[in-house]
Amino acid sequence: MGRIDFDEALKLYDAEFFDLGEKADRVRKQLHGKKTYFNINRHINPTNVCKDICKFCAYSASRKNPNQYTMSHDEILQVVDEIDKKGAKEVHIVSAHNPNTGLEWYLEIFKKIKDAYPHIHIKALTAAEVNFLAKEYNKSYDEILDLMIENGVDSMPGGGAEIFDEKVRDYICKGKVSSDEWFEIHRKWHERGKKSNVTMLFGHVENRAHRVDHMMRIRNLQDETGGFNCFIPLVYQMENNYLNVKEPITANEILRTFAISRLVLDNVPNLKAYWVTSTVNLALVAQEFGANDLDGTIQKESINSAAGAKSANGIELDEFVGLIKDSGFTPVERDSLYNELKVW
Ligand code: V47
Repeated sequence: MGRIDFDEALKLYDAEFFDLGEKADRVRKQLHGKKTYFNINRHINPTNVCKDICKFCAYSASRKNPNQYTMSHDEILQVVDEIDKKGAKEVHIVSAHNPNTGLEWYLEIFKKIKDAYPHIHIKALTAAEVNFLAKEYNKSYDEILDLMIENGVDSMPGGGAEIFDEKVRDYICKGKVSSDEWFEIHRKWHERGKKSNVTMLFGHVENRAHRVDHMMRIRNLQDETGGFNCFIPLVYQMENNYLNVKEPITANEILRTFAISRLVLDNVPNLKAYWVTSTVNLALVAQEFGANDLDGTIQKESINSAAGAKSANGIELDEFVGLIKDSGFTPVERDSLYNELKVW
């Protein structure tokens, strides 16, 4: 089978449901067999004070969420200390775009974590935050990315990608990092020999063509840099935000999107079913529609749970591993760069 082009990818949305699933499953099996990867990680979202207004966001402090907070570095370090004792291998740190804290508040915490816990992988700062910090503090992307590396950031998460189509993007998150800027930042990160992820927020006002366009743009950069570890389709959560979406996306459409992304993104090794936004049950089914990664135990999460996801307190490791096994797959604990650590 040759490379799938835009029209073929769009057509796949009308394919027979289980045929499509099987096609994606075949690719998944070639790449990963029955292994499902996860890591023991903790999300930390240190502030919800945000300069930008994204219509889909329920996390940032606003009329719908008047409870502003900004964590101190000591509070963040205390969390890292707790999770280190519980065996976490990664902290995933993303925040809102807070204009009141100063650049040092954003960067110094990485150094403090790295100095005290050199074995913990720091996945931090989305391209949207890099863009915000560069503009706010009059720095180039190169300078911010170098500062991240100097201060101990190991890889970049895939947030802030949303939908790359400019019209949809303008409607859902006007003023935030543009699609071209998002790719420029990740390109520069990859050129430094570093890895990152890429997300897609779907199930709101976008259509199938926008999703396929999103995947094609990712595939193009990946052809050049090979720097993306993982694609993560994020299912839009409907509560407490300003995007007026009446009907949730169906499970059928979610699974089709997983399968098509597995087939289109032939150069991205991993497809993550982020159980936080897909629900655990659907993430388990997505394992048969191309997904080979279920993120991790998370322990605490604030961005998606603010919009209705049932992820505020993460999931217990034993339960997580049991669910993967019961669904017929092999749970493999990985590190943040997909080196295998333990078959559970
Ligand atoms: O960019 C915001 C999304 C993202 C909503 O790289 C929403 O491994 C659904 O990027 N409904 C942040 N989603 C989370 C993220 C992420 C998550 C897990 C793993 C990785 C990784 C990255 O959350 C934002 C935005 O697209 N988001 N609001 C909402 N209402």
